[in-house]
Amino acid sequence: MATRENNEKRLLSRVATSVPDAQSAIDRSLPEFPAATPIDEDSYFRLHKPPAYLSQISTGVASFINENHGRRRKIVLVTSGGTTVPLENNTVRFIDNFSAGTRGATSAEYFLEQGYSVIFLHREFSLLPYSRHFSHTTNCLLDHLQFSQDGERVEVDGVLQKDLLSVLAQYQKVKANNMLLLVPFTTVHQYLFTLKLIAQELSVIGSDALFYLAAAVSDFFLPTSRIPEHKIQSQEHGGKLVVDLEPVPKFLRRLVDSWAPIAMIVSFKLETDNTILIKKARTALERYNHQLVIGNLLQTRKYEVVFVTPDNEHWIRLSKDAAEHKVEIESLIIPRIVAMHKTWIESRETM
Ligand code: PAZ
Repeated sequence: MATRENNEKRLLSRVATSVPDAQSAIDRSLPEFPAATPIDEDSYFRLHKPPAYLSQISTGVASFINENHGRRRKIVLVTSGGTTVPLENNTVRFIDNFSAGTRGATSAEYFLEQGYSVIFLHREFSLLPYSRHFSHTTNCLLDHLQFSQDGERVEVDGVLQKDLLSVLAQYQKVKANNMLLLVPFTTVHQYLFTLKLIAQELSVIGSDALFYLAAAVSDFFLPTSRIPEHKIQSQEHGGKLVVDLEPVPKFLRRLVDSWAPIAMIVSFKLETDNTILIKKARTALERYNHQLVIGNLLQTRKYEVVFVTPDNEHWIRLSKDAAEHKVEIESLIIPRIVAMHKTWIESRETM
C-alpha cells in the first residue's frame, strides 16, 4: 500500500507544467477560430489537445479520491495562483497576473485542519500549503539557520523554532494520512483541462465534493492555431507587437451543469473598483447558478471579503487588532464554508 502511494506521489511530483510541450502544442491542422465568434466550452475541449501528462494526473487523482473517500473524508478541490497565456510555442514571453497563491495555499491549510482532504490544483512554483510559511519571503530561511557546535548538523534559531515546530507537526500529520494531493499547472490551457479531469473524477463522490475556485484564471487566451512556434522577432511587423486574444470559455457553466452537478461550488470574484464588486459577484452567481461567490478587492483582499449567496450578502472583515496579530482571514472564511457544505450535503440527502 505504502509503495503504491509513494509511486503515485512521485508520478505527480514529476509532472513539470512550466516546460512547454514544444512538439505538440503547435498544430496548424487545427481550424482557425473565427474572430468575434465566442469559443464555447465544448469546442474548446474538442479543438485543443489535452496536455500530454494528463493521464498521469488522472491515475493519481482517482486513487487519492478512492482512498480518502473510502476513509469517509470530504474532499475539496482548491485552485490557486495565476494562469499564464503563452505568446510563443517555445515560450519566451507570456501574459501572467499578480496572484501568488496566498489565498489558495492558506485556505488549503484551514480545510485540512477541518478534516477535509485537499486536491491542490496550483500554479507551479506558487505558494504551497505549509511550505508557504518559509518560502517566497524576504525573511530568508537561511538567516535563521546555523551550524551545530561540531559543524555536523544545522540548527534553527529561537525566532523560527516555534513556528517551524507547529507547521512541521501539521504538515507531517497531513502527509502521513495522505490528505493532500498537489497537482500543478502553468498555462490557462493546462488549468482548464486539469480542472475538467479532476471535476469528473470528483463527481463520483457527489455532494461530499467541494470546489473552492480561488485561482486567478485568465479571461483571454491565444488559440493553439495562432501561436507562433518560435520567439517573436522584434524587427517583424514594424517593430510592434499586436496581440489578438480570444475570450476564455466560461468553464464554470460546464462545471455546474455537467462535470460535477451535485457538488457544492464556491467561486471567487476579484475586482479593483468597489462600486461594481457586489454586482459582478451577483451576476456570476445568477449566470452559473452555483452556491456561493466570494467577492474581494485587489487592494483589501487580505482583510475583507463578501459572501454573496442567492438571498444574502455578508461581509467578513478582520478587526484591526486581529490584522495586527497576523490572524489570517481564511481562518474566518473556511469554517463558514464548511458549515454551508454540511447544510448542502443534508439538503441533497433529503432530495
Ligand atoms: O493569490 P492571491 O492570494 O494573491 O490572490 C487571491 C485572489 C484575489 C486571486 C482570489 O481571492 C480571487 O479572487 N480569485 C478569483 C479571481 C477572479 O477570477 O476574479
